[in-house]
Amino acid sequence: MAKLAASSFILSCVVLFFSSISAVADEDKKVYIVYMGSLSSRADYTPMSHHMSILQEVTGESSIEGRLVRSYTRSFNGFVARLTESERENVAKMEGVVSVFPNKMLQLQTTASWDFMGLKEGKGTKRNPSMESDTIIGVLDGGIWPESESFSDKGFSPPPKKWKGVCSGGKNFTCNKKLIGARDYKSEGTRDIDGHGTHTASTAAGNAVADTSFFGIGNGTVRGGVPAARIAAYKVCTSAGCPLDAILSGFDDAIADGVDLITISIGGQAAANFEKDSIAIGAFHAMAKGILTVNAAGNNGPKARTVSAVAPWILSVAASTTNRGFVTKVVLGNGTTLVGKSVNAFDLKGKKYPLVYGKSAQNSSSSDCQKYPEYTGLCVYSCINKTRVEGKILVCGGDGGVRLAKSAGAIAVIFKPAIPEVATIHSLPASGLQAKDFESLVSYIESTDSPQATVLKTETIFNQTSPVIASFSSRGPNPIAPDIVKPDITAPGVEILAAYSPDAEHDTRQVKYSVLSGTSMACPHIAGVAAYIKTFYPKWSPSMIQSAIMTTAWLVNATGTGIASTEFAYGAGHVNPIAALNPGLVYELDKADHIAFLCGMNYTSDILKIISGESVTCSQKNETLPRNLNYPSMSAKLSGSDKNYTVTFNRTLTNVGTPSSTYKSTVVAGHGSKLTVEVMPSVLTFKTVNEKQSFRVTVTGSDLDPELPSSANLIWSDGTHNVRSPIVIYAVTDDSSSSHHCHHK
Ligand SMILES: *[C@@H]1O[C@H](CO)[C@@H](O)[C@H](O)[C@H]1NC(C)=O
Ligand SMILES: *[C@@H]1O[C@H](CO)[C@@H](O)[C@H](O)[C@H]1NC(C)=O
Ligand SMILES: *[C@@H]1O[C@H](CO)[C@@H](O)[C@H](O)[C@H]1NC(C)=O
Ligand SMILES: *[C@@H]1O[C@H](CO)[C@@H](O)[C@H](O)[C@H]1NC(C)=O
Ligand SMILES: *[C@@H]1O[C@H](CO)[C@@H](O)[C@H](O)[C@H]1NC(C)=O
Ligand SMILES: *[C@@H]1O[C@H](CO)[C@@H](O)[C@H](O)[C@H]1NC(C)=O
Ligand SMILES: *[C@@H]1O[C@H](CO)[C@@H](O)[C@H](O)[C@H]1NC(C)=O
Ligand SMILES: *[C@@H]1O[C@H](CO)[C@@H](O)[C@H](O)[C@H]1NC(C)=O
Ligand SMILES: *[C@@H]1O[C@H](CO)[C@@H](O)[C@H](O)[C@H]1NC(C)=O
Ligand SMILES: *[C@@H]1O[C@H](CO)[C@@H](O)[C@H](O)[C@H]1NC(C)=O
Ligand SMILES: CC(=O)N[C@H]1CO[C@H](CO)[C@@H](O)[C@@H]1O
Repeated sequence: MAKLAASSFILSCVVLFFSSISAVADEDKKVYIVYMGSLSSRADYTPMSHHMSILQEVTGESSIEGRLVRSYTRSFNGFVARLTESERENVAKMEGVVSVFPNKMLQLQTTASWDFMGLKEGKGTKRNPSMESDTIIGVLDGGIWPESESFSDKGFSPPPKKWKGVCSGGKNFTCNKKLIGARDYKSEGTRDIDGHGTHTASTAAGNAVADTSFFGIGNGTVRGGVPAARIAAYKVCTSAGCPLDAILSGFDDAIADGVDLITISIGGQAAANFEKDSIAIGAFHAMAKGILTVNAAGNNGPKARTVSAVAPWILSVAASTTNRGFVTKVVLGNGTTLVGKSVNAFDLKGKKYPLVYGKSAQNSSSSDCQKYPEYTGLCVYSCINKTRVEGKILVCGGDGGVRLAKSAGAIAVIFKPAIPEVATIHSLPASGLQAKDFESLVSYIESTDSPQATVLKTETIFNQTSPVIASFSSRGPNPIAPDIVKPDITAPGVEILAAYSPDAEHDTRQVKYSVLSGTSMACPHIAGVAAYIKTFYPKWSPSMIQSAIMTTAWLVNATGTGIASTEFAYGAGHVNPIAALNPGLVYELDKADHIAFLCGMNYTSDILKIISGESVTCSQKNETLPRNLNYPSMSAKLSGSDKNYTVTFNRTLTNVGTPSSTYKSTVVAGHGSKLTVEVMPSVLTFKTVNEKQSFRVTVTGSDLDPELPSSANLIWSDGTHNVRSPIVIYAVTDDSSSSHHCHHK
């Protein structure tokens, strides 16, 4: 399962334009975000004065006092300003302006993630209740807790007629009109004893449950993306893992049972070739039956080529933060406060306790400690002398010490986590500090005779920079199909509160709702959005839904270095559920297109049969290049030996918006060395709905940086819809970083 397990590296990826400004607008003015794409590299360019001159021009005022709220000048170009409606229209037409959109008021409410994504609870959100009630989400996971209020069937009608599944969840497992189906594949019953499956199912389609929290933390109304939809739980994982055979059985059943959509927060350590990837195979069949599969990208980031959900017929989801974050302060004896991370509901009532650093609590009879001196500060088991830790706050240089602290009788633990940006739950008061703060804690301990501190209860903040792509979120490029960008999209996957299994072993506390992080948590958010779209467009194919989600995503700018901070971290960007309802145009794909793609990848007919389940003969003459698959993003991996290169992409758009419409193409630069993008034709005119129009994109450039892909965005706009596709060109890079994981070649 792809719940976050302690691992890895540090990276910071900061977003674009979703900031937390909540300035009050003048009566006739509103706060807008004016996005201007990437910064000009011209030496004489000063973004701030450019922003001011734009404002002066549109307002006709020489003093723009009170108008400019802030400028984005460091990582990308844009600004935030108070504008009237007509000023907004004029600013949108100005040269250099990519888009103008209203700022959002962030709500101090839980399930912060759906609010954050703009899918608000209640009247504000358009719903299609009867279709939503007919929508069935198949959750392939570790089971479900059927008694959770998130799955209560109060107010539900009987299951939709199309439902052909069963409730065979084992002993003491009852389905209802909300949780309509249950199966398991290891004769253990479908009850979730781990919490993961309950969490993901409730995020996708759980009921709205008021007054929910983790001991007061994150309190508010918890809900899924489509609270009126039905859930069918397929328990394909046990405590030992998720066997491929069980996964395939889950697909096999779910498709036949009549689910509308599959969410599967499961993945391997590395991507496997399609024919060995049971999720890819199961999902191929689902796709052929009109069922979209949404899959977690994996938690092996931020290294390149760690993404495990790689097939183009799967929607692959990265994880990012929301505006809501949990912080846990540490107050030192000298009065200094350090802001750490954790989900800490324990209350030390401000009392200070002696601090003991793992290094100075050594157990003299431990040979490991002497052998591995680097362990001593990390609080490795045998290195710790319990007598010196009891009743104190243990300070550890790594994650491992946290469990140990409890058994060694510590009051609390302060540690340096491998992933410092994610708050996790522990069985005693705990706070994880960033490296810099950890160092200052250690220096305080070393410079003081009787160092003391206390760990406060967790506070919730609603103003953190977001979305930031989580460091653990797996990155592309795609190791199997190098010309298909994966992951496809990012969604909230950090510090998500959702339903839980009371039997799961956090510690001795039993909880019905808990906070988890991982691409596992991001995946059901996208499944919820996909189901939401399907309630309005029940006939849309998986590729249409996928395209709608991808082409309407918020642009994300990731800071940081190399591949980990590019489209290979977040795909098309951050999901925008409301915009996804009205994409204007979509890139459509069907089974034949996917088969042509596989032929283009030179799969043999034997392998094609494994994947597609039918005999396929690829025509010798079939010249379908993988990159000509009609995918909502465009990418090509080049050898890197050509200084100058030219790459073409063939695409076809289907009009799902206004019958008579004209779309113009624009191209906005992204990362890396410059791409010159030519679009032929550059204007597409549609006369009817469902009409298709083809175009060809020719990308030329030179000097690809092997460390950093070159990217751009192609935007088709009719003035209302902006249909955006990332274009990513990259060179062969060193594969060695992940080769020890790769079993696929
Ligand atoms: C059924 O499971 C629930 C939840 O674990 C438990 O509370 C209840 O006692 C069980 N009932 C029986 C008859 O085993
Ligand atoms: C959560 O609890 C805090 C403290 O009791 C309260 O101020 C806040 O209004 C609550 N938030 C919600 C959304 O219920
Ligand atoms: C543990 O610490 C106590 C108190 O400082 C000390 O007396 C004892 O010798 C230590 N034991 C070991 C095994 O290090
Ligand atoms: C020291 O380590 C040994 C070996 O792991 C262990 O048996 C002993 O209990 C420890 N002593 C203390 C005081 O923690
Ligand atoms: C407390 O100690 C830390 C670490 O030595 C130091 O950085 C900080 O300035 C001190 N705070 C005060 C108020 O003296
Ligand atoms: C975020 O909000 C908290 C209190 O809600 C405040 O203390 C903090 O300064 C704010 N941070 C920023 C960056 O605005
Ligand atoms: C498939 O084989 C052809 C002919 O050998 C070759 O030109 C092409 O590059 C191969 N395609 C891929 C994706 O390996
Ligand atoms: C060849 O490619 C086209 C798409 O360009 C596809 O429609 C056709 O089915 C492919 N033929 C074979 C035999 O795979
Ligand atoms: C590459 O392109 C540049 C400008 O587009 C041109 O000046 C140069 O001669 C080209 N180099 C090669 C090797 O074709
Ligand atoms: C791509 O489009 C061009 C121009 O429309 C066309 O000539 C070419 O045959 C297309 N290629 C493929 C593989 O479909
Ligand atoms: C598209 C975009 O705005 N890219 C920027 C993201 O941030 C990096 C690092 O600050 C810039 O170099 C990019 O230009």
